[in-house]
Amino acid sequence: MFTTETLYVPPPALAEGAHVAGRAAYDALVREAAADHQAYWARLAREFVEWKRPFKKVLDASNAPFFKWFEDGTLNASYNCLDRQVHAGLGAKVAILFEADGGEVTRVSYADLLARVCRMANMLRAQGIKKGDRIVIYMSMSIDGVVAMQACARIGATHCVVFGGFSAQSLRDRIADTGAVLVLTADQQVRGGKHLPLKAIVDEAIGLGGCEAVRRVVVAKRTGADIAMRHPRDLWMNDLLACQADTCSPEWVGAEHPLFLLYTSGSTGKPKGVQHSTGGYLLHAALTTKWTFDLRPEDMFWCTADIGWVTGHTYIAYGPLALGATQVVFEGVPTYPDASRFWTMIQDHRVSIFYTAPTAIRSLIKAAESNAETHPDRFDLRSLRILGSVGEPINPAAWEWYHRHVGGGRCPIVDTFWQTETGGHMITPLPGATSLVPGSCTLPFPGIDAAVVDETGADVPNGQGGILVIKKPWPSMIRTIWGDPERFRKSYYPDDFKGGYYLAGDGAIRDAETGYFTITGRIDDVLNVSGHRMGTMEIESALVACTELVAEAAVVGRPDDTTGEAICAFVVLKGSRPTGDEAKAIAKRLRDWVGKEIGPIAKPKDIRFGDNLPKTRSGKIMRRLLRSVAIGEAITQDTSTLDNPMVLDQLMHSN
Ligand code: 6R9
Repeated sequence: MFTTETLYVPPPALAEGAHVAGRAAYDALVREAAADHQAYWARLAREFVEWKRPFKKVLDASNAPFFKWFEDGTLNASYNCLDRQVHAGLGAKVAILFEADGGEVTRVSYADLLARVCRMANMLRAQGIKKGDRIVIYMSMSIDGVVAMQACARIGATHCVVFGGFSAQSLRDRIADTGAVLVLTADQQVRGGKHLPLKAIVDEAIGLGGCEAVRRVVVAKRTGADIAMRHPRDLWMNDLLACQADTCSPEWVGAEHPLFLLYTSGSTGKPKGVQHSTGGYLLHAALTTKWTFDLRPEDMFWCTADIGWVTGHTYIAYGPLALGATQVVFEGVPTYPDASRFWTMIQDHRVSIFYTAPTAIRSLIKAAESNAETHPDRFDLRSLRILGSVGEPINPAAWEWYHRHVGGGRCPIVDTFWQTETGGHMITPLPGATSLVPGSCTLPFPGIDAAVVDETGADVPNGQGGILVIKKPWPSMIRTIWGDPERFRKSYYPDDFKGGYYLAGDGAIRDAETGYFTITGRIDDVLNVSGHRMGTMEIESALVACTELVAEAAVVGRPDDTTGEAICAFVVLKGSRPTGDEAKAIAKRLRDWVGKEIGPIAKPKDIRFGDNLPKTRSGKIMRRLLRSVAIGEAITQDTSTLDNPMVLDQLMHSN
């Protein structure tokens, strides 16, 4: 399938000096892991993590699929990220270079960061927070956001970061499900020159009920806006921090202690709280940051993700810090003040490793085409050595543009496939070892036993598509779904699936010649819009929750040039089917409604109205038909089982 001309061979200088230097070195690691999986991971766990009490047990599979790694070892994640660097003489090294939305730059050294984390940790302890308590963090990209996560880790509290774009309802659901006792937030957030509420949304969320466990809301000051503070529940962060000491003894926790919960969408029901461990997670965060990006002490690392997503956890809050790296943290958006913001920042801060999402690349390609001033060719990007991509498949055209115009044709692109549930990279090139093919995430990270199988769990030959699985457990894997172990088992290790493999929920195909993996997309009802995961059922529930208007709704995805996939909703109203301006007005109302129920990222791009939805005689909504309607392609499927064929016509022509 791939010809040798489409292969990009690692630049020789990089291949020689890389942490994993050359394909032979990669193959040797894969062989080491295959020969003794546990010994391989134990070796790396000793090398990458500083343990308070060394582990003796490596893997406990006695209660599979609830696997435990390094269980009798103790450690502290914040100690590993901060104290360890200061002890190694890196106290004065810049840990975070923060650039605010408006362009102001703040540099925080490892010693400063440690002191700030300690103050925040002491503050939390003073508020009565103990090991195992859950803390919801509803903040935007900021130094305080990272400090908050690290401070929780320091005292053994389990953090749950909620993306600042989620609505009050979504925030409420997460606060209620985690049973959080304290919420950390800010007065407002600043994005693209706009001030947006945070604290007001926390108030609204708590007001919706079910958050009775919350004793305190601690508010950082970002804009100084006049916001409502409720006595005695709400307190200003700065007042509380002022009197705190800047040293704080870390809470040593067992390796399996839950470091964080992060909610993500599945194919059914409400978002699920993915629970991660401390030891295994930290190991993979550090290891993959080092090998996948070939990170060196002098690098300037920049991951553009938000701390509200898993990428911002592993490749901002933990991985780079665990390695003593210097990284850029950015508050704003790529298009403000104009679409050259990323290129300007790479140039100004001499960024050497740049990790972003295909959706950002695609929108910046469009912007550069319409305004040459924002084209990356106009900027000095020679500091770059490695580029990365994450969150969704990168189409070969975007890959080529990224490679040529951002990477100057010299920087390998690591197309990293992984998930909230996997904690870190699963299938990815290593820049000094793997030849690249645009659109392929290439080969499994050493120690990750990825395969493509059929419904019975049997391997399918290369060149034939199938279901992506991970055959052996790995240290940073999801431990359970918070409060719902049965859902964890059913989602990832369903009984009817042979082999006992981890089911990723994606389809994949391996190249016949190279064995390279290409991800073919989700095999469940999960959409990927601009790299954000969303369940179709979640959006459907939000729509039908508008009981005043909506009788029934079905949601499907369709391909979109910029966002990867776009949300298309088919709606049956309680009243008669609207047309023309009325249809437009109701569609807008429903869009705003979904924005309030879930968040702006879940607003359907396309809403169509019908008297009914296409259903089989047994009453099942025929989603594959709706997909064709959404794309606007001719219906080739068999519609003979359709109960009400005329609705197809309505839906096709209703916008
Ligand atoms: C890290 C992250 C996970 C889903 C995953 C898959 C898609 C992520 C990808 C990719 C193709 C890549 N995905 N990276 N598809 N190539 N390099 O994105 O986590 O938000 O949980 O999404 O994203 O479909 O299953 P998460």
